[in-house]
Amino acid sequence: MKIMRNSELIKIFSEMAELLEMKDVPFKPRAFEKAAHSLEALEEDVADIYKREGIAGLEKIPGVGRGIAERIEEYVTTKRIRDYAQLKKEMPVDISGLTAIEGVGPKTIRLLYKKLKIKNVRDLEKAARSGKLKKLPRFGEKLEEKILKGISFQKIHAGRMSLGEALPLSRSIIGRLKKIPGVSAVESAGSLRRWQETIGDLDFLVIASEPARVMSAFVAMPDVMGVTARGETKSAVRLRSGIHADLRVLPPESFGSALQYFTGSKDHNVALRTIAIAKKYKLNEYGLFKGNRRVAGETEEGIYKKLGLDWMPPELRTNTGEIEAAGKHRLPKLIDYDDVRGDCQTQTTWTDGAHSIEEMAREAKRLGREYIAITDHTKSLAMTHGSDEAKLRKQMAEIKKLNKRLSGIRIFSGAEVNIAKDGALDISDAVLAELDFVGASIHSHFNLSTREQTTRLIRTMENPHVDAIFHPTTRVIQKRDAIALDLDELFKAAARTGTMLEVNAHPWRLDLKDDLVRRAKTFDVKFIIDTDAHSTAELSYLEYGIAQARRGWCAKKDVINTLGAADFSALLEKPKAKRFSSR
Ligand code: DGT
Ligand code: CA
Ligand code: CA
Ligand code: ZN
Repeated sequence: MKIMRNSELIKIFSEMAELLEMKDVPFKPRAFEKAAHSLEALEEDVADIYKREGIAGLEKIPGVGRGIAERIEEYVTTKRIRDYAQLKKEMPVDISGLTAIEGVGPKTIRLLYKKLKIKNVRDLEKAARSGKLKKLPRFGEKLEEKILKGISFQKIHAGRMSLGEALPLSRSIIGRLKKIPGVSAVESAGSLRRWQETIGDLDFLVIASEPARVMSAFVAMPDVMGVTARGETKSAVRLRSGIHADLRVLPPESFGSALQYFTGSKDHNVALRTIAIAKKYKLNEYGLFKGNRRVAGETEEGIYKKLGLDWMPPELRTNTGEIEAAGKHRLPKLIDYDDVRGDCQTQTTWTDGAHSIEEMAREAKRLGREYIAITDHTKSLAMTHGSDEAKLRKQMAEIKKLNKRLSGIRIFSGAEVNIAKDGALDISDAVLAELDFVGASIHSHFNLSTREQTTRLIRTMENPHVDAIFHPTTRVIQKRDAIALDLDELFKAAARTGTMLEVNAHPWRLDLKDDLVRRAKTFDVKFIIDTDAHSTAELSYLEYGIAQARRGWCAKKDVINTLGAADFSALLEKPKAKRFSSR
């Protein structure tokens, strides 16, 4: 469970970072951002730490200095932070709502408030529609259009929660439900069980000897804002985060069929029911029936088996060929959640990350990884203080020292090299050749034509030192569309040059996404799955990327960082074009 008080402080500190950024205050925004990041990773309530050890205890939290500790103390003891209240008074705007719109950052928010008194997305839309935005300094027609597009993008996706928020929430609710006496099984079904990238609502299924007890406990959870339905075996609630959750209590003999039914997808279920009917069965959430006799229902396996199908992982249930494959006993053997052994994209305090190389490496080790590549940004991404050649060499020396000192984790030197408009890189080939692992990625010029964008990435892939393209389509879920690309041509070039494509596991990105992974695979493209972590907490994101690869029908052999550290390193020693040819 994300601890309540911590999550309130995370929000306050991130907002303070943005508010101070708007006022051009130097250094301080970074300190608040860092504090917010480290509270995210904290597993204990700050109030408990404060009660036990006072302000000195707070200062022991990584990323929390004296100033931040004092503000935490103030919040714990008075429920408010005075300088936050003051900042909000000067700038009473909905920061998280506005920054969620693509193209709107802290500086823009300040300008919008100063010039047009814009406080929220609704004000912003009105101003854009009436043509007031384009008259502002540095704005113009194009930015106004971009903002309107961003707002409509938001509306289309409104009401759905990112998997990255929904999964921890679901897990904490499952933990709570399991503790209720008489409960013997709890599962999360629906889109969450299929690891879909956004979630409409949560669906819980429970076996319990006393359903009434489960109902009262469910509607009384501290996260519950409102109860929309309450019955003997079924309830629905609205949670604080805005998402709805359904819960059903089932008898054991129907648990498998309910799990199957409520996992979906709807398209998968419709196809399955057609098969059932053809075989003279009736299939619903209570079981598989021949006449009035239940022939299966206790387990999912039982249902699929009676229909002549192999059981299939929920990630595959989209009715895009999995049912046919299951009927021919030709389902792919998917990569497992514990198959990935190293994380190949991480950022540190050397650029825009919140933690040092050593902190990141230690956390990666704690999570069971065998290796981690440090891939800080490069110089043309100026706002991250990106590395130039000299800084990269200095970092390589530091990594060498750390590798001698640390055991049980190997650190590879690397970079996330920024790709210019024409596909060129901002680091010399000589230095790229010295790095263990080089990723390259696009962070600008998102609006080029398909032709230009495809040529741009292929030129980058032709560089013999570029091992992988990071977040290849640069989409941001619910925020920014993928760039225009001739994907087939891109995938062909990736396979030909031996350039790996990343499945970025960050729940904002998930890039390449499931269906593109599946298509790339037909061209024999090889993948790596990375977290793109900018803090130790984000190193745990790997599972989201693995889920995406599974939804793209990937086997272990398709994903190169399933190799151990020695094999991975040996592979990188080979010339790119020869790495995968014998496979
Ligand atoms: P969501 O909540 O929008 O992210 O997506 P789901 O897939 O979780 O959808 P939800 O919560 O409406 O329903 C859960 C599952 O129940 C769904 O995946 C399939 C099943 N289901 C719901 N409605 C129908 C239906 O009308 N027909 C069939 N065959 N299955 C349904
Ligand atoms: Ca659902
Ligand atoms: Ca539902
Ligand atoms: Zn990055």
